[in-house]
Amino acid sequence: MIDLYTWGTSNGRKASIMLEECGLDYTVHPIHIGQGDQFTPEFIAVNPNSKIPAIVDQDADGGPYTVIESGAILMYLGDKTGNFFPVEHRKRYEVIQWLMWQMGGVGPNFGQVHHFLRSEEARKVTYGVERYTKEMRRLYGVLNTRLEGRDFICDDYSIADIATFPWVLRYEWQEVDLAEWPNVKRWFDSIHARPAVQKGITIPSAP
Ligand SMILES: N[C@@H](CCC(=O)N[C@@H](CS)C(=O)NCC(=O)O)C(=O)O
Repeated sequence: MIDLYTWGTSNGRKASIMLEECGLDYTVHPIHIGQGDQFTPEFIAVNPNSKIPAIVDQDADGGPYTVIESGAILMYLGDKTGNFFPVEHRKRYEVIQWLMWQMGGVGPNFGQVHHFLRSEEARKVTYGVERYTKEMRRLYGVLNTRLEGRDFICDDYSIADIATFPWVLRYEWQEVDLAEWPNVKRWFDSIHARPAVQKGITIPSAP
């Protein structure tokens, strides 16, 4: 059994999609970040950084094991189950590279786009809107080029796709039309149709 501490955000959904894809049993502990649940002593004992997602693997070798950071959670669950994270050296590092691209590029920049576009106050800060929208659009272009002639970001469906998908899922918040990047749109539609993804994006509930 795995304890999942999460909320219905892009980072949270990476973990719930992966748990669903791997068919693992898990207990959801909703952490309502809008109400400050991430700052309670109980949650800080799980993640001293006060961010979701976090997991505690109750069945880990050597006793319960806590993993924070969505990218690390995907790697941990990939290794635990042998799914979506190749073992062969070159394939593994290709997945790691694109996972890091998501963690260091897509997540932080798309997150800022959401911040600036979804608040009337922040929208007035045109410097912020333009800076992060420009970088988001560049990243969409990179993904579109990467997906030319490919079904997935790496050879097979992997934790790189699982990490990136929930950020693209917010395309309406980003005020973009995915048709602008046809390879991204094709990739997005195919992943969105997966039953485990359909389930994973409902956990714990839409914010
Ligand atoms: N690098 C972290 C980022 C996690 C993160 O920013 N989580 C957000 C929700 S998507 C959060 O917990 N925000 C609460 C807060 O900032 O107080 C990860 O990938 O797990």
